[in-house]
Amino acid sequence: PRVVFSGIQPTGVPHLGNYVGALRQWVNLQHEEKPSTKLIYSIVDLHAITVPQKPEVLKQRKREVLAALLAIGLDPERCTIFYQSSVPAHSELMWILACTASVGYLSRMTQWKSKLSLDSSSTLDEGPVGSRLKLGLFSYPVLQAADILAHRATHVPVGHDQQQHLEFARECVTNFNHAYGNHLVPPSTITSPAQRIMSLTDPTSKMSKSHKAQRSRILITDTPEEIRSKIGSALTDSTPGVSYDPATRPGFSNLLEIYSVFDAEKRSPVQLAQVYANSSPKVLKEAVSDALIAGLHGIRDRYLDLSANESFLEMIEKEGARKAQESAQETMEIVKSAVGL
Ligand code: AQP
Repeated sequence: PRVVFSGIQPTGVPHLGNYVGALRQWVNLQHEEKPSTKLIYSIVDLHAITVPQKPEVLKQRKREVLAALLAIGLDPERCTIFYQSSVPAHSELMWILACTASVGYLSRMTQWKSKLSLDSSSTLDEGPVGSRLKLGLFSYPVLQAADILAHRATHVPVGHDQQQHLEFARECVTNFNHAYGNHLVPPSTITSPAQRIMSLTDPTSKMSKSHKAQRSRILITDTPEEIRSKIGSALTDSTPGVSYDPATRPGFSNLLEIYSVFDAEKRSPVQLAQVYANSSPKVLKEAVSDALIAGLHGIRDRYLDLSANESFLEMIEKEGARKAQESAQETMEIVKSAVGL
């Protein structure tokens, strides 16, 4: 049986990048996959705490992301939507996998290495500075592997930045199965052709929930006015005319890509660049805003309705936790028995 698993961190209301790069596919899979395919989507709160979070804010954001997932059209009847921490199997399996996972492999992960170099004075050695990098962050990919393997996911839709972590999950399967017998299922990828949406204020870095500048991202719950204003002030360049070239004109290229995703006529960024070749930035930005506002239409209203309906969200949480616990139970029984626990 096909099982699809994917996750999003509750680090804020999803933005356009999350939507285009991941969440839209989650919704589409509900129609594209056969009814027999299990679709499992997790709000990965345990991953979120690998960097400092304020407890009250985290609680709030979990709810926001849940409401946002429902608002974009995920159907709790068709898929399992749950908070990672409501299914203890994820942490439990992580520990078991950690006992056969290689530290060397983990330390070669590019995401870890980039965090390590950002924190340039730190080393893996314990010390007043080195200890700023936490074990949880280092072992993040093991938890991610546990997420996938607990549900025996066969397909994991992820972007290019996550390829390496998926490779690591397969490595975890190999290590575990080598030690204890063939019990875990290696996942394959669904690499979506998904674009990376870039920041509106710094188009050479990706749009991100945790970036300080509010204007760097469009939230899927923004009002039409907010969308117009943020797109209107997006950083471009001073070369006359519009053209598509991500390397030399990242600002314009990002706007053209956003436009293309939501264009009713499904034109490519290059085609759109031809149409607007002699237009001013203002004219292009107006057209991008129109397409985006139409494309996100309805999400905000549904989000506000859902957010006001606490008892409904609570019911969805409980039901999601129940279904996800049931889904992970079989694997945990097999794994624990294989290990002798
Ligand atoms: N800019 C982006 N363009 C395309 N896809 C993106 N994703 C994130 N940013 C972009 C995809 O969204 C999914 C959920 O992401 P996540 O919440 O698990 O973590 P992230 O990738 O770290 O996203 P953010 O928004 O940058 O969050 P913070 O700031 O908290 O780290 C993933 O599939 C991701 O690829």
